[in-house]
Amino acid sequence: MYAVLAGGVGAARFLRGLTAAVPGEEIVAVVNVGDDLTLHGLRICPDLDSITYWLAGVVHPEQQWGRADERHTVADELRRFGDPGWFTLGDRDLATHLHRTARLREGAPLSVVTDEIRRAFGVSTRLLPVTDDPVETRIHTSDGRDLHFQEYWVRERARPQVAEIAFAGAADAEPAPGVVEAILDADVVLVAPSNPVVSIDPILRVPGLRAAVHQSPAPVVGVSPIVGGRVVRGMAHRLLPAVGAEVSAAGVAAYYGDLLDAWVVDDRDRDAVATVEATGVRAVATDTMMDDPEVAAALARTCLALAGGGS
Ligand code: FO1
Repeated sequence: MYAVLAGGVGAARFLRGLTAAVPGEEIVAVVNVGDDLTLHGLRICPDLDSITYWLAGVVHPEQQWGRADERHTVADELRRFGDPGWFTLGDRDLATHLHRTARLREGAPLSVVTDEIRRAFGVSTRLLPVTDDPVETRIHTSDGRDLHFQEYWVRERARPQVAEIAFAGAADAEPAPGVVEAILDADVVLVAPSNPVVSIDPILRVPGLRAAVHQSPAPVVGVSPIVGGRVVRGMAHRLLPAVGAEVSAAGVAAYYGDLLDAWVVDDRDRDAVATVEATGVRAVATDTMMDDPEVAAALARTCLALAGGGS
């Protein structure tokens, strides 16, 4: 069984590769919920939905979030009522939020609703929100604003200088049912090439998570989200400095510290292998650019081989 700590798009592409290497039924993704927001009274879970849509093969191919063959009839009509429209919700995507919100209102926990949704999309990989409790990633900007992650990333396009990143509610959150067990029972724990600061950290900040990863007998293998000193996608290069981490493949490995047993960097960061191995973490360089599903599958196999195969 394989447990994957996962954020959004980078994790979705990695998971698509992993499902080509091992059966989806053997994979549990522990997914960040810090990006989640309520808009128009609907609960929206971008990372859970991106992974669901990717694994179901229905994700919007260019955007890599939201649905393919999408229309925005409802979003257009909402502007009539003054909706600023900076967070685009397509018609098909809205069905997911309507269903999720109705189920949550009936008292179903997010983990139960998430399992219903992924099964409805025919996804065999188990998706677990890291917690059923509210955790919200807040970006405190240098000009004194306290922004929801989506306001910072989508509305402000990650332009504001970041003073601090906070995870509101994390200290009081509990791991969702099955999360700690999945990590303790895993043959391999994988850290997807997600944003270390706003995707992986909000997972590890849930009390008990970091301890579970350390306690697990499974080797922990991560994939660098930084290639050639740059992000593949997103804004990690803007956030890593705010937490004192270097924007490099070796810098992210150092940021994860003693969590890792092994680290996979892109071929372009071959020179980082020695640096990482000097810290006692095994490292390999390979092609990590997962535009091609075959590359994603090969990357997943490399991770499993590095973990010692994992049964
Ligand atoms: N990203 C954008 O850049 N613009 C959007 O309007 C937008 C809407 C959106 C709606 C649903 C959803 O699940 C994701 C959406 N995203 C949008 C992406 C989202 O901001 C990121 O994928 C994650 O939060 C970061 O991984």
